[in-house]
Amino acid sequence: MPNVLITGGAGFIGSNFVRHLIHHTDASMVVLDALTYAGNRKTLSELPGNRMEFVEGDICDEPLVDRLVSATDVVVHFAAESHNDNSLKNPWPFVQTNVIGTYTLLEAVRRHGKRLHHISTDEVYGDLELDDPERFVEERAYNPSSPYSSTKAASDMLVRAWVRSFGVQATLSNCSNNYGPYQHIEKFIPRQITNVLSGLRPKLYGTGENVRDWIHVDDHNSAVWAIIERGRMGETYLIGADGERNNKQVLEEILTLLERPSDEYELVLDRPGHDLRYAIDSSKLRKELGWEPTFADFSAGLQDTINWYRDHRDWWEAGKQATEAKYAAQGQ
Ligand code: NAD
Ligand code: TDX
Repeated sequence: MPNVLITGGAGFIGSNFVRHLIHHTDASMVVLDALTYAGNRKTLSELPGNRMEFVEGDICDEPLVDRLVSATDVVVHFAAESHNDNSLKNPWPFVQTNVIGTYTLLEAVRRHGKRLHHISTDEVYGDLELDDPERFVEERAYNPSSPYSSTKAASDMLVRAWVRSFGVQATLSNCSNNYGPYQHIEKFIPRQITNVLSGLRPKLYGTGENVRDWIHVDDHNSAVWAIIERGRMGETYLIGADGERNNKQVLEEILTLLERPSDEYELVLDRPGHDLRYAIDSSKLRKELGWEPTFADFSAGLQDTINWYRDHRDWWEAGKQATEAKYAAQGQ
């Protein structure tokens, strides 16, 4: 029965990972999370206490990280500042958490000889033209665009260097855009769902032609666990589920599923430096580890997600006004 230290386990993907391990493994877990604006203790409140211990703290806190890493078998590192728009307003927390925090964890796993799995994003590769026949592969050169993606790229580079220079036992994964329950309402899909549920018009940046490669969060997490169990040490695996769609298509689908006219939204100011398209080739993961996504039908996954937000107003409603005020101040 492994003991797993999960950083950022009160956030969107990390909390779904905790649930995944509760349902599919007998692992015991310690969650380390600073409970920033993006972390929510409520997200983990109904989970069995005998499987998971929660520690409120910062991944940049070296003595705390050292103590927790020394007592674990494997560290799964989700904690990050994760929102591109915020990184354009104030990049500092991104440098601090994504770079210094990852460095702090790396030094601790090095000291104690522990295994690390580092969670990252496809945004480290920059973007693709709409008609480019290529998709991202593991060997592609990094070319990040935003403060968020550049700090994630820096964190990946640190992990790769610690593997090569110090023999740290680590794997990395870079995943495409996730959707599903417990995602912060600042992000595209939950923002639009909760706008409609609040009687507000959804907001599309620019013309909505930007393409994202959507994957259900449970598929991301099953891939992460497959890499932890069977991945080759030092390797990077791209995680994606062939879910390319432009933002306009996704928004129209949300409106249709919510039984609203599909053109009932506003075009707002575009994101500066907005990446045009992401697309993942996940052949390595599929061939080497036999992983396959289970949410083949995007509409069905989206409907489940809509239902979740409809049924869990208590989870998001208190923060809705402040999130929209923040966007309104920047014309979005
Ligand atoms: P999130 O913003 O929902 O959650 C991040 C969590 O990290 C929060 O609970 C927050 O409190 C915690 N945290 C932030 N700073 C911390 C610190 N200094 N110390 C301890 N905890 C801290 O993010 P998410 O969407 O769940 O993303 C998780 C990871 O997955 C990130 O590394 C992100 O880069 C990566 N990722 C996300 C996506 C996506 O679509 N959301 C896609 C690919 C990769
Ligand atoms: O209101 C909106 N309207 C809109 O058109 C918002 C919030 C976003 N958008 C667009 C911008 C993007 O093209 O939707 C797309 C998705 O936006 P986000 O949800 O902010 O995600 P993105 O910037 O693509 O990054 C996400 O995927 C990769 C995560 O936030 C990252 O953490 C992850 O690394």
